[in-house]
Amino acid sequence: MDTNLGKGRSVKISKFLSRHLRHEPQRIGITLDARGRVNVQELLQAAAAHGFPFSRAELEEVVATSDKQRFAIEDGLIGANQGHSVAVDLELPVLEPPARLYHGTVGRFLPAIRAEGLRAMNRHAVHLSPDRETATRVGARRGRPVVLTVEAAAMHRDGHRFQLSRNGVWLVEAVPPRYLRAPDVQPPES
Ligand code: HQG
Repeated sequence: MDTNLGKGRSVKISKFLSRHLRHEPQRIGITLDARGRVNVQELLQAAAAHGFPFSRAELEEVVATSDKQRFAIEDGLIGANQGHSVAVDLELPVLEPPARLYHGTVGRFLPAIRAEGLRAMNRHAVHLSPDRETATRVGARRGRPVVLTVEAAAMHRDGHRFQLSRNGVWLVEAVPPRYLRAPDVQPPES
C-alpha cells in the first residue's frame, strides 16, 4: 500500500474526496447510498472520467494516513466520516457526551455566536472537539483561533442529542448561547 504519495498529491486527493463525498457527488456523476457511501471502483472510474485519475493504492493510502481520519473504506465502499452538506444518515450512536466539549472558531464570528449560539451553517451539525488542542486547530483554519467551551453535560441533561462520528468529532444540531462559556483567546503563535 505504500505508494510514497507526496504531501501535495495526498492533500489534492483528500480535498477531491471531501468535495465529492460530502458536498457534490453529482458533480462527478456518483450517487451516495443512504449512509453516504459509494463503491470504491465506481469512485475511481468517476474520478478518472472527470479528469482527476488516481489509483486504488493511492486512495487507500490517503484514507489510512488522513490526519483526521476523514474517510473510511469498508466492504468495498468508501464514505466521509463527518462534515457532509448533502443529506446522509451516518447511523451514528447517540451518546452521553463528556462534561465539556470545545469549539474552535475566530473572533469575527463571536458577536453572532453570542447572540444566536452555534449553528450548523452549511453542514448537518455543529462540530465539537473533545479537547482544546483539536478545537484550536479547527479555529486556526480561519485565522487566530478562539476556543469556546460548551457545557455538554448540561445540554445533554436538557435533552439535546449528541452523536459521535467515527473519527471522534461530537455532533449536535445546535448549541444555544446559554451553554457557551466565555472564550479564551489563544496567544498568537510564536
Ligand atoms: C461558525 C474541519 C456565525 C463556526 C474541522 C465555524 C472540523 C457561526 C463556521 C469540521 C455561527 C462553520 C467542521 C453563528 C457557528 N454565526 N458563525 N451563529 N455558528 N459559526 O467549517 O466547526 O478538515 O462548517 O464557528 O476540522 O469550523 O473538513 O465548521 O467557524 O472538524 O475534515 O461557522 O471541518 O474538518 O464552519 O469545522 P464549518 P467548523 P475537515
